[in-house]
Amino acid sequence: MFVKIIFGIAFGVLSLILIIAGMPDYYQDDNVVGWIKLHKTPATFKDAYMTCYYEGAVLASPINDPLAATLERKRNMTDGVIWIGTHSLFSENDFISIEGVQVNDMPISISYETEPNENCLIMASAGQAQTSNCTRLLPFVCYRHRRDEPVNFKCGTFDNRYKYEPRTGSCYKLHHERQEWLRAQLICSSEGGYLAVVNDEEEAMILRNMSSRRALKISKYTDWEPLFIGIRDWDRKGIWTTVQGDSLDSVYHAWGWGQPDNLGGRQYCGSLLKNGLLDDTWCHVKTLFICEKDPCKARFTHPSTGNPIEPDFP
Ligand SMILES: [Ca+2]
Repeated sequence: MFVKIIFGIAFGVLSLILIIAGMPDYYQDDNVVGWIKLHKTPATFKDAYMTCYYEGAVLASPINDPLAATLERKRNMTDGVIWIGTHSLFSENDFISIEGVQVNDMPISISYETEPNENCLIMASAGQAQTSNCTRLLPFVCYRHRRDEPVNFKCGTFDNRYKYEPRTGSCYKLHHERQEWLRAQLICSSEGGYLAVVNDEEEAMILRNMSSRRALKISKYTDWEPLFIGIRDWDRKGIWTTVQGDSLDSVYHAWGWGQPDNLGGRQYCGSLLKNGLLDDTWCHVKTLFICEKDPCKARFTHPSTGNPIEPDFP
C-alpha cells in the first residue's frame, strides 16, 4: 500500500511536470472577468488544487452563471468529467468552493453518492455536480479573477515576486520555502518557468547574491545553505543535464572543491553553493531554490485587449 502511494505521488508529480503548456496558457475571458486555463492532463483533486495555486489561480468552481457556462464549455473539451474546486475536506457534507461559496449558492444541482470519502465534487453533465473520491485522476480548470493583485507585465507572469535581471535577460524568483528537487521544479514549471539554469559565472554570482543572508531573512537560514538549481543526473551515471535537456558542459559547470562526490551514492540533484560553485546533493532533502523565467513567454493574454502581451523591458 505504502509503495503504491509513493508511486502514485511520484507519477503525479512527474505528470504535472510535463504540463509545460504552450504560451500564453491563460486566456482572458470577459464573461468571467478573469483568465481561464484548462488542464487536460488528469490529476488528483489535491494536485489540481496545488497546480492552480502555484500558477497564481484557483481550481475553478461554478460559483456564478458565467463561470458555470465557461466550465461547461471546458468540460466538453475533455472526456466529459472534470474536477470543480468544491469539496467537504474541512467539514463533512459541507461542500464549499475554494473561494468560500457554499454549493447551495451555486447555479448547479448536486447529487450525493453514498460511498465513504466522497469529499470532492466533479462535473459529469451540464449543471450537475456529483460527489467523488478525491484521489481520481481528472482534468481541471484554473481560474484567476482580474481583481487579484496586478499582473507582472515585465516578467509575463501573475507573480510579482519575479524580478527582471537585465544582465541575463531572465526573471528570477527566490523561493523562501524549502522543497525537494522534483517539487521545486514542479513549482517553477507551474509558475511558467524552470529551476534556474546557470549559464555563466556572472549568472552564478547574481543568483548567489540574491540569496545573501540579509536579503533572505529566513528562519534557521545559514550562510552555507545551498540552493537547488535546474541540473540533475537523471540516469544516476554521472551524466549531468539541465532541466532544458542541455549537457552541463554547454552551461556553467564550475564544481566546488571535490565535487561532484556523489556522497553516500545518492547525490543526483544540482545545487549552487554560497561560493558560487556547484555541488551534487540529495534530491529528497528540502532545500531553498530559485526559479528562472523567460520574460518573452507571457503566460496570459492582456487583461484589456485579450491579445498576447509584448514584454515590457526597462
Ligand atoms: Ca556533493
